[in-house]
Formats: sequence, structure tokens, C-alpha cells
Amino acid sequence: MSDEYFPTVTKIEFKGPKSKDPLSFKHYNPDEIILGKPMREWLRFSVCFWHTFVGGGGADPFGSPTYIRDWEGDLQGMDLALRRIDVAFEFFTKLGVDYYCFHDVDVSPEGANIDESFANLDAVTDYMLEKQKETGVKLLWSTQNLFSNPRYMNGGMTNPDLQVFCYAAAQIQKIMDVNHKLQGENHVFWGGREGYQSLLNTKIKLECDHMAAMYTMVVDYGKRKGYTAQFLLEPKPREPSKHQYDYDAQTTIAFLHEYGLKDHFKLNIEPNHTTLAGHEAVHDIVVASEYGMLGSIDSNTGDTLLGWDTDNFPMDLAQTTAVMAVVLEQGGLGTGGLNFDCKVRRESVDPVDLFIGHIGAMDTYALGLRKAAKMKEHGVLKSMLTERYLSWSTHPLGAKIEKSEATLEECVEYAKSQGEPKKISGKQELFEMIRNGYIYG
Ligand code: XUL
Ligand code: CO
Repeated sequence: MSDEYFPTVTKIEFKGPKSKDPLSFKHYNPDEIILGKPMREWLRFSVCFWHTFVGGGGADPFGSPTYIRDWEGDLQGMDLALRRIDVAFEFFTKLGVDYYCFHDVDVSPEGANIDESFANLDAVTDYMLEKQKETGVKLLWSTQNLFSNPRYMNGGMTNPDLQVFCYAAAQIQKIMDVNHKLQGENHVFWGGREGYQSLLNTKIKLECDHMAAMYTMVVDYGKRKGYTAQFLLEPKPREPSKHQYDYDAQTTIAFLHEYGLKDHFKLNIEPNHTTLAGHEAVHDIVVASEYGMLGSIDSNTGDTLLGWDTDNFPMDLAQTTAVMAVVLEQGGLGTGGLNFDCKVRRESVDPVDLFIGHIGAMDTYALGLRKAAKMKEHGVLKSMLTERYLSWSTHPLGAKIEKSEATLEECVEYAKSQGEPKKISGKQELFEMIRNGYIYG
């Protein structure tokens, strides 16, 4: 085996929109300045470890793994784990991303007991720290997997069994320590099994109380240890649970308010989770941003004909433009980023397909950024939106209502003084036409 795992791929370069080379960027030019910041800073791309280097190898409920990954050979346990780290850092470097993300169990094998699992994680993450220093690639976030091991079949933080809850606490505390060592910029909580399969055997409020209690302990431990990573909750309405408590952005924000946790958390929004919740793909990104809670994005897309979380690479320019418009409007993602929580299709078996998927998606986001920047510079859509709500700022009663200082009587008096409201067009088609002019023009 050569000492490179992707010997046919060299560093991916920006070659401009006319390039026909699939292993080149047509739109992503990392150091080009757009609206005052380099593209790489607006976009903060990250590769996820799980789908890219572990996953099920392309297995689905109807068939076995398909991917060709010769670097794995017959390796097992720690040998396989360390090999994957080498492969991953070669991939990050050749692709030219600044960040990556992982779950504890993605990068190191679980041992016979907690201590053995933690020792494995320590050893692998020590090696990851070396690779980070050698390559300059940084950790966007890490997270604890509280859903794959059978012990978590009834949930982690919301498990009816106290012993499992405490096991989850151990895993969370350990990943906090590891994340701190690797200078992770965020820490994600995704609760795939924090929900239920049947109302008959579930106490919903008690389970949510327990989950909130865990987060309160997490915040407290973080304070005591000088933990600087931003905590992020990742909403998803279902899959694998029938119902997941962090259903969508609004539900999750309400949960954080209810338990007094709002100031310690933001959200990591995944558009394919948003569509599973019955919203259009960018809905939760907009909601989270408007409430000042958009921390990071697991950028991917679903398939309109399949109802589940297919984690396709985002290749739709209208969608990436809409996402980047929100990111520009809030001045960037702060410590967050655009993490590709995506997998190549089961039929895309070649290692090089991993590059193609990421390059295609990075270019789609980069072009989306360029289009969104033009939209923002011209400001046409924004002024149309402002105009739609103008009545609220042109009459003093509007401001009074917004400050909760008005009475119902004042509203009635105003309604009577004005007579029947005029019909005012919502102009949706005009908004769409103008938006299309930027995307396809
Ligand atoms: C699952 C999902 C997770 C989280 C991290 O749908 O998105 O991979 O991003 O646990
Ligand atoms: Co995700």
C-alpha cells in the first residue's frame, strides 16, 4: 500500500467556473473576499467523520456494505481506528477544509468497560491532536453517541433506568474533556433516542425533566472546568425514535426557555431534519437565526421522493443561496460552521466519490454565497420585506403594541377610525421572480 490513501487525488485547487476538472473548485476560492470576509470564513466547511470514514459502508436495510475502502484491509480495533485517522487527515488536507466533527465511538472502539473505552478514546484523540497540529485542521465539534449501543435502546438522558442515565453522563463528561483537549469550538447534543416509541410506557414530562437536569449538570461542569465550547442542540422530529423531544427549532427553543437553559445553548440545524418535521428545508435555519439561536448547520438535503433522513450532499443552488442569505444577514456563523452531515449514495462506491460529493457541495455553497452577497448588496428583497411591514413603524400605535404597552381598547379605537382595511398584495410571485433573477441570472 502506498503511504497515500488517495494516490490519484492531489490538493483540490480553485480553477474557476469554466473548469471541466471534477477534482477542482469552480466557485469556492477560499481566500477571495466577499462582503469583507474571505469565503472560507463565511463558509467554515467541515467534514463529518461518521458518514465519511465509518458509517455502514453503504449497507441499507436490504443489502450489505458496498463501498470500496481498501485502506481498511483486515484491520480491527485500535489498528483500524488509527488507520482511519490517517485517512481522514489526508482527506481533509487534500480537500482543503478547515474543520471536522466526530462522535466518540466513530473514532475509537468501545472496550469491555467504561475505563477501557475511555483509555481507547484518550489514545486515539492524542493522535488526533498531533494530526491537528501537523495539518492545521481544527475541530468544529465533537459529540457523544448515546444511540447506537444497545444500552441506549430506551434512550440516554431520557432512559427510565437511572443506571443508563449515569452511563450517558460518563460519556458526556468524557467527550467534554476530549473536546477541550482538541480545542473543539462547539459541542453538539443530538438525541436520536431521546423520545419514545409508545405513549403507553412513557412519562414525557419526567423524561424531559431528566434531560434538562443533565444539561444543567453539563453547564455546571463546563463552568468549573473553564470549558469554552459553545453547546448546541440538534433538533430532529423522529428517526430512530417515533417521536423525538427536540422536534424542531421552535420546540427546542421552548424547551431551553422552560428549563432556564436558553443562555447556554444554541442550535445546530440540519435541513434534512427540518423537512422531516414537515417544514421547508430552510425554515429552521430562519427561525433559529431570527431568535438569535443559530449556532451551526449540518448542511445536507433530503430526497423529495423518500420520506426519511437520506443525508444527500446539498447540490441545490436555490437552497444554498437561501441558507447563505440567512448567514450573511446574521453576520456569520460565529464559532459554528457548515458541517457536511452527508453520505455518498450506496452505489457511489469509489473512494474518489467522497471527494466529488464534498467538492460539488462546497461549490454549491460557494456559489450560493456569491448570489446571496449580490442580493444583500442590492437590498431589493430586503426593502420589499421592510415595506410589507411599514404600517407598524409609520403609526405610533405599532411601536406601542410591540412594546406591550397598548390596550385592546386602543386597538379597537384605531380599527374604527380607519374603516375597512385595504387589500394589500403579498407579492409572492414578485419576490420569487426577483430571487430567481439572482440565482439563475
Ligand atoms: C442524525 C444526525 C447526527 C448528528 C450528530 O440524523 O444528524 O449525525 O448530527 O449526532
Ligand atoms: Co446531523
